[in-house]
Amino acid sequence: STSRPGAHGTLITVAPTGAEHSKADVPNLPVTVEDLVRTARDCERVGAAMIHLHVRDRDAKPTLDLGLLRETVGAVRENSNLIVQLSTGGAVTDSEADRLAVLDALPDSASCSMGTVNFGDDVFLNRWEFIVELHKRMRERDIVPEYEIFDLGQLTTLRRLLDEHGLPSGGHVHLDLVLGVPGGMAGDLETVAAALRLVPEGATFSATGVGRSTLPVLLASLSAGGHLRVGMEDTTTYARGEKVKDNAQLVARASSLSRIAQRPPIGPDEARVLLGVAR
Ligand code: KMH
Ligand code: ZN
Repeated sequence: STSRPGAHGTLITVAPTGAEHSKADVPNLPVTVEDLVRTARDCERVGAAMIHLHVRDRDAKPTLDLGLLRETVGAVRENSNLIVQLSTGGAVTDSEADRLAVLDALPDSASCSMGTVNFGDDVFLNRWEFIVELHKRMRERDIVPEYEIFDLGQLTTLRRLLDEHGLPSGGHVHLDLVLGVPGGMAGDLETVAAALRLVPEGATFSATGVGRSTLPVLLASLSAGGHLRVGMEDTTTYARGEKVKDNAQLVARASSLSRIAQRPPIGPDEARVLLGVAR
């Protein structure tokens, strides 16, 4: 099992943008293809191995425009060695059809959310049939899923998915615990520990805590032998009263803490082997 502390280095994923923050509220949020390329380079330099991408249109609004997704995947691949993961979560307003079409941009990896959850004042809808469709289409296209877990019951859904529909492309299961979403599981040590009991045998996991749960979740995941996701999608405050400067600042902090924990960051090529990404 990969959940033993010290068993391996740390895979650091950066989620630089998301679909929730507005450019007006967070002026340094990377939103253009150029911004994302620079972010990828800067974050790779300080220890990221994978990038979880959402894209924005000319007005910095979240979009699932396929042309822009393809352009972004191409540009990030050309300018960095990071594993490129596209979000199929999109924004809470995106249709199932548009979210499935994201896979036509052929990223190395894509997120696959494992259930419906209240998301602040909104609902992030993920019906069972939709989850199955995402899982199957990713396998057909050789895209490695990252199963996104917002609540404990979604780990039960993941186990059902693997039982009924088999392993994903690459044969390895990797999931990401997203804690601290208002409406999802709480971002604390006890909840990370509860989630660990439900992680499928042989799977690897990362964890991220939204907002002020960032550091408690990061430290809990490192202690548990887990991997890390950080970035401005999840956190825009670096410390009390101090805004995040850029995504690389969050990656650099995660790298330092990983090194201190004797779980140094792994590079993109090592991460490809870990996750079963072919490229
Ligand atoms: N933007 C959220 C509604 C994902 O990227 O797969 C969903 C989300 C999950 O961010
Ligand atoms: Zn996302």
